[in-house]
Amino acid sequence: MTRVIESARFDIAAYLGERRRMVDDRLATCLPPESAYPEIIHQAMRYSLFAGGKRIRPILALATAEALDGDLDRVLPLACALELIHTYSLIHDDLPAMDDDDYRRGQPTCHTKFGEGIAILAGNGLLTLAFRLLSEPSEGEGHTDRIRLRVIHHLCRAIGTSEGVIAGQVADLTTQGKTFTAEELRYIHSAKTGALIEASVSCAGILCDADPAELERLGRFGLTVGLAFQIVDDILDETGSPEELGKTLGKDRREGKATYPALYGLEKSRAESVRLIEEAVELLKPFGPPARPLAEVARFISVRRF
Ligand code: GRG
Repeated sequence: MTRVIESARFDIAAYLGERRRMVDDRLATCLPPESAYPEIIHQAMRYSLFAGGKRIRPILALATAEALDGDLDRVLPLACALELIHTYSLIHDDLPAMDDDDYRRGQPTCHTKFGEGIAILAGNGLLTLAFRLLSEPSEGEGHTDRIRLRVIHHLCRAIGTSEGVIAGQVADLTTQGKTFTAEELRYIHSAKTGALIEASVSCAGILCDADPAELERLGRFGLTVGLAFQIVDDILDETGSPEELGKTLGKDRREGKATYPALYGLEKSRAESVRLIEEAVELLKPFGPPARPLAEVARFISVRRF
């Protein structure tokens, strides 16, 4: 496996590109081919998965492995599972019953292309495949079953109904068009987006035998970066370019969503996202130079334009 060599200047674009290719190559082998019966479900799953996402969650998992001097090959199945789960959440988020979006990742959404029924099933299929991958006997070489169970358990909590992604999405849906407090907003963002980002870092930590103190730090790092990620997402919804982001913008404000810019304005939201990333990067200090890529990925999150 290629390792990114330490230098004063860190080429984040090259790093992200290299890691994205690594994840995409592995993902391509995880899914049944489009020709596998029943073809339409595999076409829909591949359509959404390979539409060109940034692969930030898998890349955070791989960078965490680097920070712990772990084996990237051993973390790749987790990295792929994270992207399968994330893509599932996007497909369902875009459905008419949720955010009702026509464009995602620069192309018509899954339900627009394949119909609602197939889109729901494609999401379900990706989620199921993620846990199949994590529990696949051949993927488990080098990890004890106990470690793999810990990872699966952590991930289930992170995407579940109490403080996980589903909880955040429920709060997001039920808050829409209503007034909301700073505490409710932080909860929605930390659960809807922060929890899966936290799990990306923490689960990689578990697989790489991080000790309890390291895991505690990595968990805080992940949650802090996750909150910042959603704040930047809110900001980009108001200021970004539809071409760069590949989706319809401005909907949050039109639909009365609970966002940072709606509560604090753009400037304060920007300042908060930068402050959170600095706080997160500070947490990596004890990991030393091997955590440089992880810190750089976090910094990328606060300046990203897509
Ligand atoms: C249990 C995972 C799960 C889902 C069910 C539908 C749903 C409940 C939750 C939706 C959560 C959601 C879509 C949160 C927004 C997260 C977010 C900021 C998405 C954009 O992520 P990027 O920028 O997108 O990483 P790309 O396309 O680059 O991957």
